[in-house]
Amino acid sequence: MDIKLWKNILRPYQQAVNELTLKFESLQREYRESGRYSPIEQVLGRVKKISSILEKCQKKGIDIEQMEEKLDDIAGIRIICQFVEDIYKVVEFIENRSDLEVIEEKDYIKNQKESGYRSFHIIAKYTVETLDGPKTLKVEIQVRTLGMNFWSTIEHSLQYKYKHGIPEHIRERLYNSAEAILTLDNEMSQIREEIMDSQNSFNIKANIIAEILNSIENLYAYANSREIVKIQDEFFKIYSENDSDKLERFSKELDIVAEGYRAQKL
Ligand code: 0O2
Repeated sequence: MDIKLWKNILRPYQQAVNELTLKFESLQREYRESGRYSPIEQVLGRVKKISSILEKCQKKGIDIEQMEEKLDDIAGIRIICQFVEDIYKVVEFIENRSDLEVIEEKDYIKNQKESGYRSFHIIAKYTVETLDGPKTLKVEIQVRTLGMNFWSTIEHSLQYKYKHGIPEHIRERLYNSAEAILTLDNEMSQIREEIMDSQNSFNIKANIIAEILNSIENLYAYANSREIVKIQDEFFKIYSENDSDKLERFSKELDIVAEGYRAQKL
């Protein structure tokens, strides 16, 4: 297959990766902007490198002409979560999306691999619009915690280094660290509510401050500078008290003040 053909074949996969990454990131933003805890911590996407496609086809005895049909992970999305519980929430989302048709699920969290690998895999069909019309292709979505991602990234690079098998003493250490990650994930799950509460409070406060600053900026169009300096001083005073309720009240009062100025202007 010549390079030009490779580019044409991989282009829709890149489009799928770009679109899905953006969609999952938007979901994460929607959560945060509405002051709710997001089960999605980070979204990563990649199209498999040509060298890796060739390698996998060779390993599995797949004819290159059949790679789109036989390989599930030419387009790959990785969703990183903070807690194991979040993984199942994200899986549920994916199952209910109208733009993705789940065709296979592999739960390597409940059924950890021999290597120690843990992750939830989904193979789904996704349609992209191209110049030649709609094209439905397969996407592999891996959902895992920050800890699982740390472990598999390290282990993956060692797999690359030791092409003919990771030496036993390293494999043993890797397995032990996978067990340590399992303990870490379980420990974090135990204090999940506490962590979520604290992150929510942080997000809520950040949203209120953004609203206040936006309102003050808008006031420049209506109020005089002395008035604005007074409002800003008031804001800094309340901000230094570190009281979210007071900040919220101030934000509401500011809305009323802005409304008053706008009415005067009309
Ligand atoms: P890469 O470079 O990440 O793309 P398949 O390999 O998909 O044809 P299989 O083996 O049933 O068939 O799929 P599986 O087990 O679901 O694995 C698919 C992907 O999961 C792998 O893709 C890895 O990304 C990841 N994975 C699976 N097992 C392990 C493991 O033991 N360690 C690590 N670090 N990752 C794993 P590729 O193509 O192997 O690699």
